[in-house]
Amino acid sequence: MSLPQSPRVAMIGYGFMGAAHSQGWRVAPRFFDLPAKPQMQLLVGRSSTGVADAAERWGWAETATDWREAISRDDIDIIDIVTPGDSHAEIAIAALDAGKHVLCEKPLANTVEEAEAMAAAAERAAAKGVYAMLGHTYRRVPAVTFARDLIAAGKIGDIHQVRASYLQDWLIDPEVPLAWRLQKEHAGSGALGDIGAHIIDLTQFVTGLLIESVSGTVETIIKKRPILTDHASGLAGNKGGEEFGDVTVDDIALFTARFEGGKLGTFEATRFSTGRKNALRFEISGSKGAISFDLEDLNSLEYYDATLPAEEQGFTKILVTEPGHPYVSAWWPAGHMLGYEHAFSHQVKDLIEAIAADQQPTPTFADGLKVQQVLAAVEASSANGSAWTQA
Ligand code: SOE
Repeated sequence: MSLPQSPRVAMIGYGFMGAAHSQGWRVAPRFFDLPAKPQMQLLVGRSSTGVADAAERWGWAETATDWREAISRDDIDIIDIVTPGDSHAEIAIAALDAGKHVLCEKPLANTVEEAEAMAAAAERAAAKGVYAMLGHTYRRVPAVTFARDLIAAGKIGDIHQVRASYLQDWLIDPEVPLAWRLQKEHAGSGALGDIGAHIIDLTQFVTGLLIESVSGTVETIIKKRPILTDHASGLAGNKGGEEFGDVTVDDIALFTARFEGGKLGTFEATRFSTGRKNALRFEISGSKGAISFDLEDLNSLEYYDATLPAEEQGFTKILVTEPGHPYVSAWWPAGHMLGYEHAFSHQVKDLIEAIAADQQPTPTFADGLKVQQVLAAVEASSANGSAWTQA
């Protein structure tokens, strides 16, 4: 199936991720020479006033209040799903079956069963030239892509060990209300699926190794929170009322993983890391060197070359802003930093280029299913006294 010169995009949802994706759709065709120029055609949300305000602010041409409208329209080519996880499967499968390309936010789904159905729908669609991509956007931070390239080029030798953490602290205040991210029926899980999914995906992406089994523990620190009285803006909404409801997801998830080839990794996903706002970190240690990344310092990568004379060894901070670094040449001169939002433009660029070339974009829904299996294995392990569990 070919992609029109001006493919029309419909985005379902307009919360925090909706704003980030809008930025990607708006900016990517201006900075990158894309084979097709996506049009921000239709924004969908349940509140007619809320969606109208969002469309006006971010530059969507039309609005609708039912996602089925986007799927039934012949002039819509791409569906971008930025809703909570409980609606991903239904929307994505309907869109793919209707011949629409799909970009879906992570985690792919709330359960392994849903993720399996989505991966199967994506495979059916790909056979007809209709493609699905999962929004693990951090793969497209230039320093992360560069880390993958260095590891693939053998710069750190054989991988010995992986360590990764994703640290946030937005839940340490007990007054933070019971938003959808804290409800299992909407979010699937807590820190585990929301941010743990990122470090699972990223460590598999940069090392090229899949996780085979895990031993983990998940914990909820604050078990009741005020029920939300306003709409959810930002991460959790602004105000809670007098009444309290149960938090049904984890606040902290810790696990050890065994990758292919028996390599060990340690993982920590938490919304209770006081003082850490959005610190996604990984460090990969190998026989010839090591690589270390921190999202709170996202323009750089630390590289340790263990083949140098001992006196010259030490972690070197590489500023990943050279035109030769991934994605960077489209932006500013060397040393002029990029931020969180640029990865969303890179995501759009890669999606449009892949579809236009009739190629499968990555990460695939099958990659998302693998992440989902790891998430489920961590929960099962935790429920079973941290027993090692196949992922
Ligand atoms: C909230 O924890 C969140 O917005 C995640 O849902 C995103 O995936 C991550 O990019 C930033 O933190």
